[in-house]
Amino acid sequence: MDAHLPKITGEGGVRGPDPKAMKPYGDMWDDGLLQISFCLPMDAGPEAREAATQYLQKHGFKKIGIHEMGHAAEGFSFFVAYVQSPVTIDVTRIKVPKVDTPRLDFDGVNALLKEKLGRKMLVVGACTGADAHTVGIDAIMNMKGYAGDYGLERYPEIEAVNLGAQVANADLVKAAVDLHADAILVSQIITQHDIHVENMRDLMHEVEKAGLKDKVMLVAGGPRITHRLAVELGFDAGFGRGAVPSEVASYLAQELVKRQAAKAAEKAAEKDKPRGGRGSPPGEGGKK
Ligand code: B12
Repeated sequence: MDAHLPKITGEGGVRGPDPKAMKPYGDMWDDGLLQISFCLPMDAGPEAREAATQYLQKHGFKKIGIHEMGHAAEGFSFFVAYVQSPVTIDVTRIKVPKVDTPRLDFDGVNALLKEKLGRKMLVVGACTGADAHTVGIDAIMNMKGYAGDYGLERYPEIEAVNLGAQVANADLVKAAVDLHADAILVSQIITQHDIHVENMRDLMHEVEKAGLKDKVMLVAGGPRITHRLAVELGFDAGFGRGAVPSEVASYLAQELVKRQAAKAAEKAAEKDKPRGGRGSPPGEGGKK
């Protein structure tokens, strides 16, 4: 657990949260206050307010206050409630899988690729399936980048091919084969009914069908994508909300250089292996 925990000095001395039994902070330590919003499929009114209160009680919440009730649509009400939760969390036991390569900046990525790869790294990306959201993949790949961070197209040592949105998974994989890509980047924004999971599985299927598994780096991104989900689905890495191009470039460059070095070492070991037949040590071959 590497998150920074606050320490506040007050009348009672220095206080901070108990990392083994942490509670939400509303307006004082350990008050356990939560803000919850939800819809009920019934018209707003006294019955809906009571239904919302009883529903929250059933979760074990205390001090329930329905602070806002509104009309959401015909037959639907919308609520904002404040509640107190008795539940605590031990944050010392939390382990989150993360992309853990050290972070290189724009110049660092280019220098590494130039020195160790000796050619451009080729990356092909798209937002696939029915998903039409181009902004996420553009943020990572397009020249102008995102949040003041240049996109992959801007890197002199990266050849970035952005196929856009609503691309069939099979077409993205075909492009990767045709271009001899080092990496496939896929963006998934729509997550209703877990359509992103289904689509990522389909992409993985296409990758395996094309014999690319373990030959290209597979990276997924989107506001609801986590590294954990991506890895569970067989991808190499996942990037979520707020990702910037340089963290993706940094990961890809270091991972590719690592893979190339491993391949070269494997080849060298293969070459040095003693062979039977014509290559056997003197004296072994002609004995009869
Ligand atoms: C703009 C927008 C649209 C535009 C898209 C225009 C375009 N050319 O992209 C239009 C109007 C077309 C649209 C349509 C729809 N949309 Co829309 N849209 C949005 C909106 C407002 C902004 C998305 C955006 O541009 N974000 C900015 C970018 C920079 O952020 P990002 O996508 O998260 O990308 C970052 C990271 O996630 C990551 N990342 C993303 N991709 C990748 C890929 C890789 C490889 C990596 C490494 C990183 C990475 O890096 C990026 C930079 O940090 C969001 C709400 C919101 N505020 O997010 C809804 C939203 C995404 N849309 C939504 C919906 C439901 C729809 C529609 C289904 C609506 C409808 N009923 O028609 C349609 C779907 C159309 C389709 N077939 O896909 C929902 C999705 C709900 C869900 N979870 O499934 C959202 C969340 C709105 C909502 N709250 O309901 N939409």
